[in-house]
Amino acid sequence: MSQTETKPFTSLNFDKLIRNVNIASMAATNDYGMIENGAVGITDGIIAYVGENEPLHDAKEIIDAQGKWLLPGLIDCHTHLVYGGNRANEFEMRLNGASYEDIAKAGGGIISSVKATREASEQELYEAAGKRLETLISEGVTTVEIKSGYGLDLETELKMLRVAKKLGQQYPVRIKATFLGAHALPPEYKHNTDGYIDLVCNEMIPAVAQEQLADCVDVFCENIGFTYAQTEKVFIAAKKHGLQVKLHAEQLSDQNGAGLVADYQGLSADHLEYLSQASIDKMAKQGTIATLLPGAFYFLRETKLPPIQALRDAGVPIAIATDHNPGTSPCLSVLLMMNMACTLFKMTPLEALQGVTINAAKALGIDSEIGSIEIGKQADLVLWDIEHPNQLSYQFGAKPRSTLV
Ligand code: DI6
Ligand code: FE
Repeated sequence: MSQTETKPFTSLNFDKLIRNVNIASMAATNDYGMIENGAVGITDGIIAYVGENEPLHDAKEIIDAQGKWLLPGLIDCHTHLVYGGNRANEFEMRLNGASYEDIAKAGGGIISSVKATREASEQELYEAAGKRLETLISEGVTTVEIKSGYGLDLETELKMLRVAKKLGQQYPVRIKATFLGAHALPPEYKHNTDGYIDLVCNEMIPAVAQEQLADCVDVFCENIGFTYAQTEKVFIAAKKHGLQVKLHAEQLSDQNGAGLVADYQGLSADHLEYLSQASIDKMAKQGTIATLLPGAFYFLRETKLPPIQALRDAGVPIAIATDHNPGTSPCLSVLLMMNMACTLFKMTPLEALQGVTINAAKALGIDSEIGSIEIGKQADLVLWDIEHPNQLSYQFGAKPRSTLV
């Protein structure tokens, strides 16, 4: 019998029924939420049944999963997927001994990506980002967060966010857009950081909110980025315009940024190599998600690990993401991030999978809709040709076959 067959309507029917399937629902806290030899019924794109393999249920379309594993669609909750050009030349310069200063003097760094993004058309940015998105989708990713932040002027920041919106309309993937105008200081505001923060707060955020181009606002809070006080100004403006907040926090130093996210009921604090216990306690109290980015840690050859055990002890949920960006994490593999979360950060395979499913959904504020296989959630589902879910973080450089169902 073919994998997919059309059968007449009967009672208890669904639009789609996936049968003979092993399910890792990710609906539990301390295990995979497994149902072996089960079935999932879908009606109008929503999960209507999760349980034993019952031949009684029928459907317009029946998929015989033949014992494969069904998992929630993977979620990449932190990317800078839209940008012009790339920075491979910097990578080569650095490995030939150039310093960051040499690279900056040669016009490299974030500002070189800003220049290329400003010069690129919306269509060129869309086509380049579309290819990157196809790579993520090929690994079972069904939701991607995309930040602006390579425009650093109103016109280009809006251009980037319009590209993100169009990607969500044209590809089989859910896009959550984040405004990151406070990513770096543009050349035209050199020595006038507060002036730029005023532009972000008083012109960019209102325009982004008006056009409904982003759900959330992010800032690069760092000694080479924006200060705690400047970050707070941006958070106040975001909240004033009904937008949520998250933060690039404690990547290179402790700026108490993660605590600020918690103070503003933010969704997540991201990077966190230099995260303090005081901020962890605030995050635990507020339910702020810790998003770890092993790709940037690896690519920059960082040595200070995020405080994983302290996060576990405090019960702070941990998400994992690629942080895809041209400068510090030019990676397009959520599966590799899962392996790095285990090999570099000593997270368990279960934690790594939670990090790119239910906890990543929490980091985007949409865990009521996706992130686990539960009745009432969106049927973002992927079938994997694996023997066990732990295989997804165990392998690296491999690409187990997956099918969007
Ligand atoms: N942290 C990072 O590692 C990236 N942005 C940020 O806030 C760097 C982005 C780039 O180098 O293009
Ligand atoms: Fe980032």
